[in-house]
Amino acid sequence: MNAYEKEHSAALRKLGAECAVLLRSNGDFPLGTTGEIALYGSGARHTIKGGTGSGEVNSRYYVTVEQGLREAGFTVTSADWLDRYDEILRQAHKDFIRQIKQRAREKHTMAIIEGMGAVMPEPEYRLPLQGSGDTAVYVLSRISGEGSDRNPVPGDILLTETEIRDILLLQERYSRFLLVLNVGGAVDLSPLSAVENILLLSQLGVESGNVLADILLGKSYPSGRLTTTWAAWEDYGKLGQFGDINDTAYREGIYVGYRYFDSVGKQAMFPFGFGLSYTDFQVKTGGVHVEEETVHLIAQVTNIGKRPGKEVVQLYTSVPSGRLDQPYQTLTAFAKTRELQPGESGELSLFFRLHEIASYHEDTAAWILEHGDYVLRLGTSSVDTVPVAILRLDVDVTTKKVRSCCGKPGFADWRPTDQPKVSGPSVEVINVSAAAIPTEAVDYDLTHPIEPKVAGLSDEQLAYMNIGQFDPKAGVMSVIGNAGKSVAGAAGETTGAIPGFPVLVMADGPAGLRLSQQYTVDKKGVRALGETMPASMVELMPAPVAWLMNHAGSGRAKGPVYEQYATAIPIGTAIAQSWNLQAAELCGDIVGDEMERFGIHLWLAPALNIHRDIRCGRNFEYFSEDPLISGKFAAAITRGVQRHPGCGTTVKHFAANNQENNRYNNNSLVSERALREIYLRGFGICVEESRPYALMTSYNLLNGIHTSERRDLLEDILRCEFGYEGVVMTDWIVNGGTL
Ligand code: BMA
Repeated sequence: MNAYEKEHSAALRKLGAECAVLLRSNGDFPLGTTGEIALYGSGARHTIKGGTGSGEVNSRYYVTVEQGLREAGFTVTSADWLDRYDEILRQAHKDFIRQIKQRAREKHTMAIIEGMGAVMPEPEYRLPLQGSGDTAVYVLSRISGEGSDRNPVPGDILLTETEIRDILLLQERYSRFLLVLNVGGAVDLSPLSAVENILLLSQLGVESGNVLADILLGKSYPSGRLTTTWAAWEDYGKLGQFGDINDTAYREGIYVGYRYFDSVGKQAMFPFGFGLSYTDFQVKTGGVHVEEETVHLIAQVTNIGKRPGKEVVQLYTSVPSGRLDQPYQTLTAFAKTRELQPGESGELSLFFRLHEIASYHEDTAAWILEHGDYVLRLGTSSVDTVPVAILRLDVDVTTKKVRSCCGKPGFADWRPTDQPKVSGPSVEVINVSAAAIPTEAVDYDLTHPIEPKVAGLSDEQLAYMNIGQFDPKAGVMSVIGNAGKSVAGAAGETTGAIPGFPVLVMADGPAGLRLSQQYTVDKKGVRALGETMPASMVELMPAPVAWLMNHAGSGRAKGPVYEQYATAIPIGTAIAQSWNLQAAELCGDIVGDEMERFGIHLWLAPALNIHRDIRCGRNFEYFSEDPLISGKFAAAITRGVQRHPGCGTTVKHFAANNQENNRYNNNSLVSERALREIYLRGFGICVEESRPYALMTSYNLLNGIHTSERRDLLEDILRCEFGYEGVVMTDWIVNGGTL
């Protein structure tokens, strides 16, 4: 391994525990010493490092849980179970591929289309659980990917009978038992109320197995918090449509995730912002100060337990309803402590500006703060807070007048029957002066002079500028994920046919750079060696094409063979679960370093679509159900990448791209308020805080028009309101406007 690989892996091993969320703990863990472990579960040996599709990273290696435990010195006493499970999985996979090819034949379509992103549900089976020792670990894994959504069936969102039976048996049979979730998104754990230790490891890239071993041994400790609500499947609000082939009505409006659960008084199994530690903390407010429109809150955090740890302090605000209905509360600011030793205290500052908690009023096309009491609550999850202050505003304030945009969905959004009770607790009341809150004006007549060298391009040159480096002679080889000519395996690059315009090379995906591992250079440029497409796609291709894909890069390399091993970082959801913006910046820095090494200019990431519904197949790439988390983490990762000269991010997929079913032509029907407050807000935060070099529009339509064709979305909002000055690209082969 190269020095940079070792350095990146070591950094990810260290930050991995920041992303893991301890959901239940009875004090039996950490173990402190190695010994016998009876290891079971689909993710023990087949640990998932990240999801499938364009986000799949061809890292040189990745450490499975079984490898991590063995390398840490544990004795795994369930090898027989693991071997027999391998056989069951192999057979189930063969049947799964055969069924896809059969369905494709019946539909007269290509198996790769039929099977794009399809996920094999976990099979049912019965194997004896006979590993010796008094400690058992069960690793439950789920994988999802681009091109298809998840389903509320056993083996996907629901647990299989086998999993429920075996996990409950292990809880009974072993004196210490830990359930580890190697999943990219929520699963319904409601049948497992008896399980006393549950760790959401998530999917942490190359070091997944080592991170778990370190946590088990107490060398590190989980300090993550959920960024999406985990509930029993039947408890999720089914207010809007999901996965519909054509129109998908976002009838739930702004009531997404905890905004829904809190507003209807539903208690989720594991709420937004929740996570335990191996220790305990006490959080006290050190006072709230308002200066102009900036609100500053001090939090004092003390470690009152017996082990080191980090706490995440979260500030929620209840906005008064009036002309507008309002959710019970929204996340307004957050901060994570450094490591606090037992007995040690730390102080955190949380800030926000009043216009950031304004609401969008469609009737007047304005962002407003209505008069009334704004209750600030401080705590360590969305349900574990205490009121700390009331901000009192005596008149309505318009913070920004905008142009109405993006059409109408054709329905009125759902709203709670009765506004949640926001009782004014007996805390300090701070009167806020309306005069201190500026009203921002927007210049919609912005013009950007076209640089002379661009103005002089011919129509044909402009056309090539649009379609990028496409080699008609290369045919099937010039496809997504392999269209790069300058860098083997890169997703694509801009044309090299226009003098004075250097080629911009782009590579996927949010869990690291997706490139070919080895290549050679011949007269036609770089030639990938070895696997050029993920095995999950090649196995669905007709035999001759599969042979071509697997051998296109092989054959004797006439010249030298070059390597470009990229590091698989944690999936987007895991990075956000750290609630640590420095950790996110470090992940961006790692990718930026590798971009410089391999000659990549634009990374096609981060992806910050909202976890609107846990069924979305690409949620693992995205950060949260909350726009503040989404925007802040996209900005942090962008800062990390763009500190590398000539390297930039491409924030995506703009916008309201929240399902995979019929992704090229699905029509998201969204109210302007929900669009602005939930689905666009994260992009606005990211643009304001980090100035990403590029942005990718989404495949879907938004209220009847493809996002790549919406001038109001791309000009009025993105350019004029957000002040975005970077490149706008479409998603790959988008059907803009023609369908
Ligand atoms: C599309 C999308 C994008 C990706 C692009 C290039 O299908 O999946 O997220 O960046 O391909 O591979």
